[in-house]
Amino acid sequence: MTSISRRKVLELPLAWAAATSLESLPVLGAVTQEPDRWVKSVCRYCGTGCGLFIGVKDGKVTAVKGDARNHNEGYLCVKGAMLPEMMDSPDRLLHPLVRKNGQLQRASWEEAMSLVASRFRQSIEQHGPDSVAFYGSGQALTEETYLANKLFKGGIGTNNIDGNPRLCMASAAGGYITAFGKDEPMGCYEDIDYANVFLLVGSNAAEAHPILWGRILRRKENNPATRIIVVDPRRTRTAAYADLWLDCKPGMDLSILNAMAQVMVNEEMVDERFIRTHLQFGLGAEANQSWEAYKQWLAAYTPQRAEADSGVSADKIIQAARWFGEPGVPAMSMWTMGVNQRTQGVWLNNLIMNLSLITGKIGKPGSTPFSLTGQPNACGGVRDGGALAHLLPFGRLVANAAHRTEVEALWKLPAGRISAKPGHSAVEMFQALESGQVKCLYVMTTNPGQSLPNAGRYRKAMASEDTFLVVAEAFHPTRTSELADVVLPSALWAEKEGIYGCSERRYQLLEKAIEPSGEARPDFDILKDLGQRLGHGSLLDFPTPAAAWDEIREAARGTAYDFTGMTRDRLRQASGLLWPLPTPTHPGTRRRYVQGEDPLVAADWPHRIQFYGRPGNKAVVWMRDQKLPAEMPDAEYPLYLNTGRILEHWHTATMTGKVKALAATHLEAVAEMHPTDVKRLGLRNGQRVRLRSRRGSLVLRVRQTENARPGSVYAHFHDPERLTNLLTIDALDPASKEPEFKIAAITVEPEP
Ligand SMILES: Nc1nc2c(c(=O)[nH]1)N[C@H]1C(S)=C(S)[C@@H](COP(=O)(O)OP(=O)(O)OC[C@H]3O[C@@H](n4cnc5c(=O)[nH]c(N)nc54)[C@H](O)[C@@H]3O)O[C@H]1N2
Ligand SMILES: Nc1nc2c(c(=O)[nH]1)N[C@H]1C(S)=C(S)[C@@H](COP(=O)(O)OP(=O)(O)OC[C@H]3O[C@@H](n4cnc5c(=O)[nH]c(N)nc54)[C@H](O)[C@@H]3O)O[C@H]1N2
Ligand code: SF4
Ligand SMILES: [Mo]
Repeated sequence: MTSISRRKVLELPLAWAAATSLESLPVLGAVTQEPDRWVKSVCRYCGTGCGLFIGVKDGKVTAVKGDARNHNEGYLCVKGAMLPEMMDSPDRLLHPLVRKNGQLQRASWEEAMSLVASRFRQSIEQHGPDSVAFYGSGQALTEETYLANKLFKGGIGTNNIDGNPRLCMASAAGGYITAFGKDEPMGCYEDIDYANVFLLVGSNAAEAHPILWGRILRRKENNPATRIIVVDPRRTRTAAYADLWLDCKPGMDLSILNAMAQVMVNEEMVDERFIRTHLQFGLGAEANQSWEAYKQWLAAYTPQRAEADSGVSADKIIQAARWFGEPGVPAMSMWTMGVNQRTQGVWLNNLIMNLSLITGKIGKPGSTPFSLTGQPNACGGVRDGGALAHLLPFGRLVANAAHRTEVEALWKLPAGRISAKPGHSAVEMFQALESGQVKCLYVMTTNPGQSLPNAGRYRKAMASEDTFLVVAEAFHPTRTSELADVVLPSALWAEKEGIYGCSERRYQLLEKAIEPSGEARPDFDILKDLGQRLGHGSLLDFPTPAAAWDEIREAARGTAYDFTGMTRDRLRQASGLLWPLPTPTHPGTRRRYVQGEDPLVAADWPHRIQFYGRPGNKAVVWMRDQKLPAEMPDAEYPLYLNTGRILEHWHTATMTGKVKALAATHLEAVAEMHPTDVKRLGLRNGQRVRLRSRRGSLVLRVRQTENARPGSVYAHFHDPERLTNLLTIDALDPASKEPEFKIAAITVEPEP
């Protein structure tokens, strides 16, 4: 890489430079060779969804540059800026592989696909449609996900289709649906430019959403009164820059959020009129409680109780409540996996949203609850495609007969074709593979052999001779493709076209820039081929992804996620469009549920806001008690294990690991430990230690750092050589079925 513009880096606002290390400075792009043409696209990585242009020369991607017209104003972080280098990696899979005599060997497409089709057909005939399954991704294009769902639910007749969003945003979806009746945030990125208070819970945005974090810092720079509050057990790069850091005990932040609500009630920061007009109160599964009952319930959560639970001083909790609750001051909450990947994930989502609801700080510029979406199309493909075990397109439910009928009509299927039985959610799908209920599994755009919790257990199930595993991948080997019976080479990012939806309901078109490498094919074409071979070709009879998009828009019509007016042509022109967007002339919606902005609010609705997703147009404040995590440290496993991300790498590093400069930066997983623990255990910095949990063990080097939490070890899960997920627990949130990746109990011993 020759020219990340040094001058541009130096022109950046000082606050950005102060807050982030040099590695995380936004850059404008990278050029290896001056391109012949620029193609409009979106970054392949995080849910920030930065717009960019792909530079092409001689059929190769030789450059990227940020799209100055898009929300990212031309900036990209290091990962986005270095995208070109992954395209040509020697590990790109250029032809199909089939396992013969225990070895994966080169095969033709015909041989590979006819094997996949015959194994699936056989299983369906002998054991029924529920003996096969599909495991997808919030990184697949919307059209691909839609096709997979249509094939499995509408064609094969099984609801065994789920994906990695279950490891990621499922708890946030559960939070939105229980509070508002509909999934997805109501705010937008522009709210950052108006907020005076940011409450980040379980989000390390400085590393996981760097360009949005840059926007937060710019807001603070322009408006020094801005306060940033961070709730995280670890002193992250985000926490390091906070005005107030609530360093909670792992898993004990429900008490903090309840105590903040109590302070807001006691100090009369709540908006009684808003509460009477727009809110209901709920306990358990029913929204049948009163405001008075809520206040009584809240009385148990004093700041002192929260201090006892969480270890965060009552003073800090009161301060956080006063900042967030101060009447008239715009306040925005943001949260990610420290909240969602918890056995109380949905409940935590409820408690965060409660703060915006009781203060009426919602639906106004700078005031909104706003979950940060992880994957580039988690806020799009999976919900629109309906590709989770309990879902049909656009929030429709498998368990709802009227919804099944609607989708059967749309797909021109005979009545009763779609099974009424929800399928297996992600982790349960791999348990069904283990027990033999599921015999054939198709994995696309995800790497579960590395990313599932308690991975040792599920790797065994995938490797078993009794299961048939198909992996569609752009690279080989990965920690999943190594276990497969068939590996299909997929076209990657710039090699195909389709839609991604990022955190703010912004949908963007990724244009095809170059031809697929080797014999690779777009997943869209591979799925069509599979459908045809299984006798469902007519269902997937779309000549192009654009044709599938037309049907997807039709499926959206009349739902709360309506973007019927988002034609391909408009998306080709625009730097993304925000739904709801029901007609071809509608400009898109920055703030949902808001009169005058959201076209789905009734024209004669007499109030500023209409929560039309819920009966009576009222959102729900839920009473949710603090519980303990599924596994707590004890005498045998005395330390917490916390896992997550770092700036330079993407998940299982199949992509970022192919970029030299990134591969050279922190790819090795290390055990980050506080000096007091290192000393107490008689260890030293850099020493090899064995981490052991009830599920597995792993050798890492110690990295001693003041930023670690005493009593807790942090390790990222990017390193394919050292699988952190051998240690993590597969306990699930009962409501969202999302695993508790963030909390497990381990022991650490010196490794000879
Ligand atoms: N660089 C980079 N960026 C990414 C990704 C990537 O792989 N690399 N992946 C994308 C995806 S898919 C996702 S889902 C997002 C995730 O984005 P984030 O959720 O921001 O990232 P994580 O590091 O998983 O976890 C966030 C924080 O949760 C904290 N945490 C752990 N336990 C608790 C707890 O009990 N309470 C609280 N309040 N916090 C806790 C951790 O200490 C950690 O700092 O990032 C997206 N962006
Ligand atoms: N311990 C721990 N584990 C975690 C988490 C955590 O915080 N801690 N976070 C969880 C979360 S939030 C997430 S989202 C998951 C992510 O986990 P995964 O989804 O398993 O991780 P990725 O590396 O993103 O896997 C995507 C795969 O798709 C391949 N690929 C890229 N483009 C294409 C394409 O166009 N077609 C096809 N067929 N393949 C393609 C890539 O090479 C890569 O191998 O990890 C989860 N696991
Ligand atoms: S912030 Fe996310 S979307 Fe933007 S360039 Fe970085 S990885 Fe890509
Ligand atoms: Mo994620």
